[in-house]
Amino acid sequence: MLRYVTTNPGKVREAERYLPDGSVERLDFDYTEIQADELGPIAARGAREAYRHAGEPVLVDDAGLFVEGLDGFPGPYSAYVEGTLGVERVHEIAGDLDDRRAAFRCTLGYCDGDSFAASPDPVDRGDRDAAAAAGPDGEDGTEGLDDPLPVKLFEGYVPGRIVPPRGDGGFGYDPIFEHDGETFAEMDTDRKNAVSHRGRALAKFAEWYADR
Ligand code: ITT
Ligand code: NA
Repeated sequence: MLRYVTTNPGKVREAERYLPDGSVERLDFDYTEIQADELGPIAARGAREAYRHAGEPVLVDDAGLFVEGLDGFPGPYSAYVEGTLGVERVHEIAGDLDDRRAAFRCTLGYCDGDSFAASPDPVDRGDRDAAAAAGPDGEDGTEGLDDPLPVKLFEGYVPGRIVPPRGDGGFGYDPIFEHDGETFAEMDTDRKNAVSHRGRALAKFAEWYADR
């Protein structure tokens, strides 16, 4: 059984559409999120920790909102900033900027304890695992640079811009993120999945997983 590891039910709702019925179950486990300026090392460390915890194949999902005019902030700190400032205040801060472009990014990390051949497809960025494995060494108290557990990463990205909140679907920053004239909170799950960072990463994962 594959475990989709997240404390966020909104992510699960979206992921379900990509993962074969009955082959995946949510695991509500809060893995350690190391401090890093990219999502890859966070997802790689998280996948290893979750695999060791679960003893079963795991998929972790690390995501964030990157605002251009704030040099990518809140990025990997998006969950912390949502919990402290809140989505409305992120919109207010971005509202003072000339450049309101932003992007959502999602990195999925898969670990099943086995090694697997690197995908020939460079688009899924699985080739970056070695770099991802090399996150900050040791200081977080978990395994260091030489952790042998292989992790495969899948990345998704969607451009948009920060707008005043609209819509009541989705979760998190969705009401203030507009893509193609609609906020993500105005889209239903299928429509958001068709264009979103998570949908793109999940599509890559599902394709690789089906014929691995
Ligand atoms: P897990 O780590 O347990 O999966 P989380 O909600 O803490 O759940 P992240 O660490 O990946 O997730 O933090 C991502 C932050 O970005 C968090 O504030 C989310 O609400 C937000 N976020 C992630 N994906 C999003 C999406 O598709 N739409 C809107 N906000 C999103
Ligand atoms: Na989290």
